[in-house]
Amino acid sequence: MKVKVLLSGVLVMTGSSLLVQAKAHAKESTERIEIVAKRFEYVPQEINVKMGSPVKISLSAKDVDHGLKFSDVDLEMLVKKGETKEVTFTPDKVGDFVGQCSSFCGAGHGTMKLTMHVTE
Ligand SMILES: [Cu+2]
Repeated sequence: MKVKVLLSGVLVMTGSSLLVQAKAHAKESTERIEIVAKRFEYVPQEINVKMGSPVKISLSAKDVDHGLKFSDVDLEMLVKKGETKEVTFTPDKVGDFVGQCSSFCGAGHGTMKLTMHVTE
């Protein structure tokens, strides 16, 4: 009886550590896209992502505070001068979406755009 209990304990432990490993692996394989925001452009100006695949979006603000907001996609970021922020985002529809700077940064603020292409 005691042996049985011990054995099932080992099985449970092995099962959960396998699960943890699988999760860690999934995290590592998430694609990361780095975007630099500066007056008055994003580098790169276009990104390509796949519908249903999570991506880590990293946004850095070089010179002043900047933002990135999409009106048709649930993604908005605000970054302070000199800082970097990361969000994990999963595109849920196919198309080309235009994101704009959402933190006023000067004369060219209105022209600061980034296009996200979402494919199947
Ligand atoms: Cu701006």
